[in-house]
Formats: sequence, structure tokens, C-alpha cells
Amino acid sequence: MKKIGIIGVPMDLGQSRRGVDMGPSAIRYAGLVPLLRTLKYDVTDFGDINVARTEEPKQSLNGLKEIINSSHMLAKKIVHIKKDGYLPLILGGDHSTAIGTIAGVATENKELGLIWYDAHGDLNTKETSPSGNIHGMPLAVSLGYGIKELVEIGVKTKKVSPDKMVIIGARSLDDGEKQLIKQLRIKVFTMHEIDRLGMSRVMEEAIQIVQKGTEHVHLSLDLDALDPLEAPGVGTPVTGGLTYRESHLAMEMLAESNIITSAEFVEVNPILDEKNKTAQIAVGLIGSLFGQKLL
Ligand code: B3U
Ligand code: MN
Ligand code: MN
Repeated sequence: MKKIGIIGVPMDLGQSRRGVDMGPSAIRYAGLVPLLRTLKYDVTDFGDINVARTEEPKQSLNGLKEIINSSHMLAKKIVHIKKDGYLPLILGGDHSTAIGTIAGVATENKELGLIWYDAHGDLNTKETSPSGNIHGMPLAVSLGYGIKELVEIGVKTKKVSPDKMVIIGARSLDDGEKQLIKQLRIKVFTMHEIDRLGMSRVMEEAIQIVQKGTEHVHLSLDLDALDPLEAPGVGTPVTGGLTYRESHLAMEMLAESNIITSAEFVEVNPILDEKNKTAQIAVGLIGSLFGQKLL
């Protein structure tokens, strides 16, 4: 029986709207563990990382010290549970949690493939960020760009190569992010490509790219990739997003491809949500990712 290890990261200091720290509770409350058990997984919930509740004032980036600390703790915990044979499933928290997650899963010599499912690029650095919010930076950090203390978490500085990763669902990119995408030739499936090609073709191409020469593929799914009409409980909603159906198809195709070795679901903010709808969507998507089917 396959083992899944759940870790919550109640972090909301990487962005401006409080409440996303309750994301892990909301996702658990929406029935995550019982669902995974009905899908015949051996599930262990390792609880939450001990994240600082308040932020030190006057830092160069909002929540920097707290995010450095929690990312180290998260990366260590992931290394530990991976050694024990668990597939790590991380529940955010804002997307700054991905810095620790990817540092934890990218500790082996083999290269890591990465799917970044998000309305945003999260490719800002301190210099390009319009907000100073670290949740807009984790992908840049994982590619080796940004504040040294963040880039150096884990055993490697550069965790992912630009040719082994894709962004899916982008529709809000800052100028500096666009530049980095061009410079590194990152494959971005914007809403335009998804509308033209359809999610099925997009996922076929994405799976090809991320699995080339690697046995480890991480899925980093920001719930704001979905349209806010369907998933309203997120801090930075962007209209014109992916549908519930497209997103389930994407997860089902990942399940069929059998390439995912770790995953995280982030940015669920129960305070901004409608009756835990977004957390329920997250649980449904996790179900599809781990093989739930109608028949
Ligand atoms: N790109 C903007 C906004 C943003 C990034 N990620 C989210 N929002 N969720 C920034 O602040 O970097
Ligand atoms: Mn994000
Ligand atoms: Mn986002």
C-alpha cells in the first residue's frame, strides 16, 4: 500500500491578507484523510509546522525571518518522511511554503520536474516585486534567484532547471517575471494556450516536459489558478481562470501518468471563502490526483 504523509504549514506572512494560515485546517475539515483512505492509501497526518504567529517589524521583505525559519523546518520534515517511504503532501498556507517544500523534495541527486499550477508566475525577486510579498517569489527562489538565505535552504541552491518545469494557468505576470520567463525560456501555458489547445493537450505536453530525465515530479497547486467564481477563498483572485472541470481533468491525467512524487495545495483562505467551498475543491482535486474515478 502506498504511503502518503501530510504536513500542514499554517503560514500567512508571505502575503498581505491574513487567514490563509487556516488553510491546512480547512482542507483537513473538508475530509482529506478519510477520502485518501477510501482510495486505499496508508495515510499519516504529521500535523503542522510550528510557524511564528507574528512578524518581526521592519524587515527587508514581509515575514522574511519567519519564512526562512519555517522553510528550514518544513524541508527537514519532508526529508525525514521521504526516508520513511511517504509521498509528501503539503497543505498551505500561502505559496511561500513552496520554498521549504521544494527544498525538501529536491535533496536527491536526480533532477526534479515541476508543475506550477497558478494564476501567477511567482517569479519575482526582491528587486522586481511590486508588493514585497514572498508568496510572489517561491518559483524564482527554487530556480536559484532571490535572497541568499531563501535560495540556500536545503542541499542545493538551484532546485529546478527551467527546462524541466512548466507553469499552467498564468494570467497575471509582472514585468520582471516576464523578463525571467524569456531569459530562462520557461514553458508557460497561459490561459490563451489553454483556451486554444484545451487542457487535455496542455497536460500531455506538460507531462512530457517535466518527466524528461527525472523520476521525481512535484506538483505545486495554487488554488488561485482556478476561477474565483468557483474557488473564491484565495487572497489574490484573478478573473478568467481555470474551471473546476479543467482542473479535475489535469489532476486525472497526472494520476494516469503516475509521475507525481510530491504535491502541495496552497493559498486556501477560509476567511475569504464561502462555506469552505475552496477547501472542498482542494480535497476533490487531491482525490483526482491520487486516482479517484467515478467508475
Ligand atoms: N505578482 C504579485 C501578486 C501575486 C503573486 N502571487 C500571488 N499574488 N498570489 C506579487 O506580489 O508578486
Ligand atoms: Mn502562487
Ligand atoms: Mn497565485
